[in-house]
Amino acid sequence: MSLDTKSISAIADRIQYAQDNAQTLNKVTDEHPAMTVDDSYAVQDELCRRWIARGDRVVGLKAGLTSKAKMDQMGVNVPCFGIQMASMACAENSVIEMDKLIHPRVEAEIAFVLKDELKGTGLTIEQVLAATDYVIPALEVIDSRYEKFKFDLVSVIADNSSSARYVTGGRPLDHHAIDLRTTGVVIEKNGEIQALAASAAVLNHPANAIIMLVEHLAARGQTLPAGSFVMTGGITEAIPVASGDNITARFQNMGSVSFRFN
Ligand code: OOG
Ligand code: MG
Repeated sequence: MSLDTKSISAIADRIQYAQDNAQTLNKVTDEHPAMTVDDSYAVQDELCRRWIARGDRVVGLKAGLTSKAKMDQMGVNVPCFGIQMASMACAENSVIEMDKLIHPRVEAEIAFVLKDELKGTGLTIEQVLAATDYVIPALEVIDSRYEKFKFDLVSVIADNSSSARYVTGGRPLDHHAIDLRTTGVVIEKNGEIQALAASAAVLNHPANAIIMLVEHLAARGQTLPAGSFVMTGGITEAIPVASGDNITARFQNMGSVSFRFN
């Protein structure tokens, strides 16, 4: 850590304001060039304390920048993690309000719900799957609070890794029911295909995103609790959206997830 509690709190103030008011801000590293990734996770923790204080609840965590398509699109080649709150959840087929967002983009992801706690380093895919209650198709709406969606790793993490909304849908499935490595996904906007790929695009297997997340938590003296909802990262590049757009992601053998923007 390079920053004291007072600076972390001041950064959280600016980010919280930008998130709550759908306004952009300058990159946190413009003001604090020496800021580290650890400082940014401390900002996430401070944001989370504030969200809980106003009645929100932690549902789980997400991994981002876990596919080459996402890393290339954002120009950052290291995964980032973020906190998923109950208030960010939207129902399948619902209408997401555009005026609460700045410049949203959508991502198709495989989400896991755990039945057992995961902790430590060197976990295997088999251990992650054994701790998994079910997997479910998801769409994430990311909305960077930085101008033109441009950031560095430290800045994006301080902004809770661009988290804004998420929608789950399709069928919750036992992981044995599908091959989580070769599951195809297609994202459609207004009925037209925008992007497609297979789930192995995420670190060869989306469970690897959970292994990395658990290692990140272990380094901070934390674990991934039983019951956690975990998004494993966009399988394709993120798709920019506008008012009135209808979004559907179709996951092979898992069903589809849809919503629209008003
Ligand atoms: C950072 C968040 C990336 C994902 O699934 O890759 C992310 C960003 O691209 O704004 O959520
Ligand atoms: Mg994502």
